[in-house]
Amino acid sequence: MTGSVTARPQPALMQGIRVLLLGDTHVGFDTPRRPRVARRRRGPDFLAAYDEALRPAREGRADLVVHGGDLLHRPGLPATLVEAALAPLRAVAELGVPVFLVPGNHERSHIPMSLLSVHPNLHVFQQPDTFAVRVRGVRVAVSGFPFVRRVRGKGFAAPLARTGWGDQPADLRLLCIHQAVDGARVSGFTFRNRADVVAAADLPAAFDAVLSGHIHRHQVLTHAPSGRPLAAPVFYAGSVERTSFAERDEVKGALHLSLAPGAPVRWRFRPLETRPMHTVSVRGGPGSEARVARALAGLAPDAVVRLDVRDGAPPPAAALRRVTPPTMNVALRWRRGAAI
Ligand SMILES: [Mn+2]
Repeated sequence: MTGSVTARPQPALMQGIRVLLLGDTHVGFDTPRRPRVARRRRGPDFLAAYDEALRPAREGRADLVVHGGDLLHRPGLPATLVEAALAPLRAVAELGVPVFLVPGNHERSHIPMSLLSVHPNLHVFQQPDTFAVRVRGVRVAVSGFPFVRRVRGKGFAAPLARTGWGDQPADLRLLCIHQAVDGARVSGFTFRNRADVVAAADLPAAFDAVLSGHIHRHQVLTHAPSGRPLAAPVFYAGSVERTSFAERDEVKGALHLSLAPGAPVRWRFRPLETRPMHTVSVRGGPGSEARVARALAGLAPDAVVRLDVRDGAPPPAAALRRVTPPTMNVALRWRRGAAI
């Protein structure tokens, strides 16, 4: 904590600091520059969810914000869209709240910053680094490194050492990454023992918490798959919106953590409203247009739908558009001759 002993507890330290973790905002998802067909796009959903995730920080309810990476859906986005992606973080930084951003795999481990987005309170881990900030009287050292593909063993130890985390005196230490860690789960799969997964045993005890993006399903890891406790808890806020149908049953949101030196980390997951997502199976061939229309009529008007067509051809694109409510997103999946 500190070198001094006080007769009464220090209120700021007792309260702890409030950290808001969000990530995988994937700005640029379904955002074509020149759309060939006029239909509802999902891009605005991602921007809206991202904006809502940050609202508590804009309202003064966070002392520090971490974006765990995949700010952008893909490299090479137009500069205006990159600006739009960075603007919400910059707005929080302008309020005096330190903001940290980890470049993820979707932006190829590098955020294309323009001079417009630069702000002294917006810290981007373009390379391994440690930033020392003081919030509510607490010295916080925030270390991190951009996404690396082969992160097991030396692949983790090397960038971690390059952050220089031990050079800063601190009351609290955070490690910000964009990586899978042994035991992280997505729908139907658990990451472990792979070259692109951080080994549980490699997590250093010097950190109070590891804050990460990359895994789109919200979760908190406190134990390795072996059952051994992790040296530091690993927090995944998950993505703010669903980037695939595999995520259709996941609740999306952001994580609010409370950290005080020498005390266990407390956290609360704040869910975000998302559009309903469904997969629907319909028989193709003659009459399929009416069957699709009936299936879609039974869903919420703003649903995001994957339509699996089996045993016959799907309706032609024009017919499909005719029966799709303009407020829905429908993705067609059809394999000729295959029952799905
Ligand atoms: Mn992602």
